[in-house]
Amino acid sequence: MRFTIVTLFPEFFDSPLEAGLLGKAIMRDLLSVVRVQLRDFTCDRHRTVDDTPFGGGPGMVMMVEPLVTALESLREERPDTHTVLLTPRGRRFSQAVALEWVESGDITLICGRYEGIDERLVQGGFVDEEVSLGDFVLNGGEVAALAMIEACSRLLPGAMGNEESVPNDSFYQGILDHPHYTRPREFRGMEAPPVLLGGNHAEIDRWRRQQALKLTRQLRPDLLEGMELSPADRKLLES
Ligand code: 6GU
Repeated sequence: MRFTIVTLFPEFFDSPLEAGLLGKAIMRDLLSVVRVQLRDFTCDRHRTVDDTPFGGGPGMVMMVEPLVTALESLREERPDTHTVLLTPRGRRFSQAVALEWVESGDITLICGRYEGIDERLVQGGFVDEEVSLGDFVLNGGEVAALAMIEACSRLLPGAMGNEESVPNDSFYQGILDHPHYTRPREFRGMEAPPVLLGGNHAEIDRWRRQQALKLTRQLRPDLLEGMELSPADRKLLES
């Protein structure tokens, strides 16, 4: 899978792209992340990427021209890349979006900065979609880009230490992960559930599925609302 990040701060990504499993996925060529400095696509001596807003008001607006020049240059190399503008007003990122992107295989992420971006970037059809990390405002898209890249990297075959852990991840099947326990068996009067120590794997699977469903109902009932539970799951939740 390949990501191209268009940003004013390519160095922001230096250490996160080297660390941990994400760094390993890149080293093993399962994932490539190319950073593009937006200023390289300016034509003036000062490498200007922003200007004051028409109509007045505080802050600066990112100019459309350097962005379009960058995107058109990237499109020449990769005509099929899926181009995403990172902005708090976009479609909410989720595990489902991560799966879509992994499937598509080639994603360009544009990191907005400053107070906003000239609307003509979207109006002119230069981006395929707008995506947000959630309902809060960041200084720019860089932190969001990193979160999204990491979420996608976990879904790449061979990128995780333990492949089986991914299908159990929270949200993978639309519900939360089951609770986990390890040594000690008893901690300050709290026992680990005996079923986990009994060695009956069918029983353990059933218990985990039940706990995952119960936790989801308790902590994130909204996730269950749009879901068609199997008769077996419904029975587990009721018991
Ligand atoms: Cl993608 N960008 C910015 N600037 N703020 C955000 C965001 C993105 N997602 C949530 N807040």
